[in-house]
Amino acid sequence: MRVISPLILAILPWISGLEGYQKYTKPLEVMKPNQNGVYEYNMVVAKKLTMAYKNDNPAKHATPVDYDYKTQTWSKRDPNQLNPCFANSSFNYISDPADENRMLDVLVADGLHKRVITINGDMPGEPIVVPYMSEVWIRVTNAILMDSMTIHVHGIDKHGMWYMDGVAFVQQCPIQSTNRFEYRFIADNKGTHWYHGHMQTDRGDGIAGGFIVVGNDTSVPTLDDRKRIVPSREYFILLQDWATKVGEEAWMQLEDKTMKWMYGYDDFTKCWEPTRTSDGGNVGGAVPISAILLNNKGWYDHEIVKTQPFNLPLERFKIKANEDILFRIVNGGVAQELMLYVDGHSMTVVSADGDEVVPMQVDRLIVFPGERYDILIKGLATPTKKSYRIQVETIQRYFFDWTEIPIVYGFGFIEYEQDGLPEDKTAPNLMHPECTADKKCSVLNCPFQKWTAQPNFTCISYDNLQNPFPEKIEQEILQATEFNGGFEEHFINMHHDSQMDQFLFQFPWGIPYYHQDDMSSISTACKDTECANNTASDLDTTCRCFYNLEHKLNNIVQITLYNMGLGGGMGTGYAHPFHLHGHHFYVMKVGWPTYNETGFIDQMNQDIDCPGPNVSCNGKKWRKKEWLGGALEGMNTKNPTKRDTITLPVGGYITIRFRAVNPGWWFAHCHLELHLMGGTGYAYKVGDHNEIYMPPDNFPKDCGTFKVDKLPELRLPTTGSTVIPSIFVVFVVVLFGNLF
Ligand SMILES: [Cu+2]
Repeated sequence: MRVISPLILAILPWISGLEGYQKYTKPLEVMKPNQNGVYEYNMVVAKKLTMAYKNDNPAKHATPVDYDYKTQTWSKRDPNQLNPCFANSSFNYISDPADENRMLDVLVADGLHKRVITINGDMPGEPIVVPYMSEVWIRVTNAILMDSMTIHVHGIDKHGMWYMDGVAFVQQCPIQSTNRFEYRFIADNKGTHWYHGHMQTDRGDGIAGGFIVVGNDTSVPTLDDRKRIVPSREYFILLQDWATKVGEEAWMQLEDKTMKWMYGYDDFTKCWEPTRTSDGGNVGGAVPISAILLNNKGWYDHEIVKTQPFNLPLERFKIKANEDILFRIVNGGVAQELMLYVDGHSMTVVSADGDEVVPMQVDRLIVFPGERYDILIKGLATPTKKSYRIQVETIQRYFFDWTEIPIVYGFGFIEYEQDGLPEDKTAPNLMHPECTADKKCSVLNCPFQKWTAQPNFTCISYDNLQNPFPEKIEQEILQATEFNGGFEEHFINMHHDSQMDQFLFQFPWGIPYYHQDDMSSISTACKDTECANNTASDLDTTCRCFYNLEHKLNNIVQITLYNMGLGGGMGTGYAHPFHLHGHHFYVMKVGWPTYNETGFIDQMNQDIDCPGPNVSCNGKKWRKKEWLGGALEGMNTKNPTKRDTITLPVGGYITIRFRAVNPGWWFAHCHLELHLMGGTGYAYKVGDHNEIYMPPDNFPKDCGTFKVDKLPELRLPTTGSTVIPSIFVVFVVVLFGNLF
């Protein structure tokens, strides 16, 4: 991104929304601040129909549109109520400016007509790009008919301002339908982040968009001895595993245990089955994929996607020969880790969760929901075709009965701005022909170490990424042990699709900060004794409670998350993308299970004292007692990367460290949407109550319960003799009631 001086910023016109259907993606641009230097952004959150436009003034009809991949033309349906439903009129949006304007209102999503949640009519919302340490003011209006929602800006620590972090019920009351709420904070972390809903299923139904924080220096390192270059264009990519059902229905079918009808109770041709990755871990949960979306564009017909992606209205990024382009990639999806690569181009990973890493060239990249990676692509010197595909695919491998599952694909294209190049319209070979036994392809961030089903892939674990500025890391964090004082060590078992240790996290129904003396009025306390032997595999409500941890302010915190025992083994466990709010942490160590010849998880990592997959392993610690108190062997104390979202493998563990510098009530959870809803999360409090900054006096604090233990008295606001005893009212009502 070009460095834009404040002077130029001041005269840049207001960056208009990334609206609806556009053939080419707009490069990212820094927003313009208001006259006080504040980056203000209005978000109207409302439902909208995909594959339709409404801006046909003055008629204001919603006009459904359809796309014909055979002729690559759009058509609009006749909105006149008196004409037949399916009367089409084709139009060519490229030549007719009015139609082009109408198309700007069209969200493609999976190509079907479906009601989704949008931000200012967009899904995903427009990427917000602001300078580092600038003041951001996001004003949200909830215009959804019935549901409440919140906005969480993921990746920004919001130092001291925990109440601006957006987790419904932990940090704020949900924004009710028709209500407004404003977020105001400092953009205190550089890099690629994102905003999304943090109330139940609102993220998966559409509330998501990029949030990019840029420093003065917008250069990125290259493989050439880390020589820095400034990419001439930057693009944002939001990946989504777009579900066939809205989130609430998926959740209710999970609760009802009617998941096999996930494709619809009335579709007699399809029966849904849970799915697994090639190590035997579970993946996907109860979320059948309609399409893989790349910035809101995908297609529901998987055969057409695989054979004719170039004929579909998918995302296209312009590139020039030899041009350096930075792609800022977020997986904003709900259930699937997705693998991405760019046909014919090598990728250099330069950043993870917004923090720069030592550049690493990889052939394939897997991104879990919540994670971000920046990749640098260099335009070919002599491209031989007009467009090259960006291929995104699921890595699920088996159905629950171990039969092979078809891979689901999504595509975008980089398109050369150069005349005379032929468009390659042959069906792409999706089987990774360039990866061979002699020249294996490297895949960064597999959720397992051994990928037997893809023998020509080599997995690189994310802990191989290195911090490029080790001299800037606070050494005390890396070196601390219990002997230094101010050190805390925690172990958390994150297993099944719903459990943190023996508990299923339950959101409080009021804000804990305002109820420190009466937590029982807004939450269910966790009882160790009752739940110690909880072996429930799913939504057992007996151990559903407000699970929360406390960290002393400024302590160095080491957390080992493990995924073991019941619900953490072959065929029972999920690889969980763990996200910590409020702090970024160093990746100190990743422990993997061992795998058998088939590539299946064989034995859990032996570092944790868990006997095996058939027993409950909550409350376990290091097998080697001498590792306790911060003395874990094998930690990267040299150059660990700083992250806020990383993946915990099935049968393995991750050890992270951070200094608890950010007082407040925070949240940590699995970033798979149904896992978070199922209970894979915990709240955490940093600092004593009197060390936590108070929200503004007018902060809405009154969600919770209203109980009434007697018939209310009829009272008027004036003091004195106007209180009428309610018994008298009853008497009057009874008396006069009988007369009418
Ligand atoms: Cu999970």
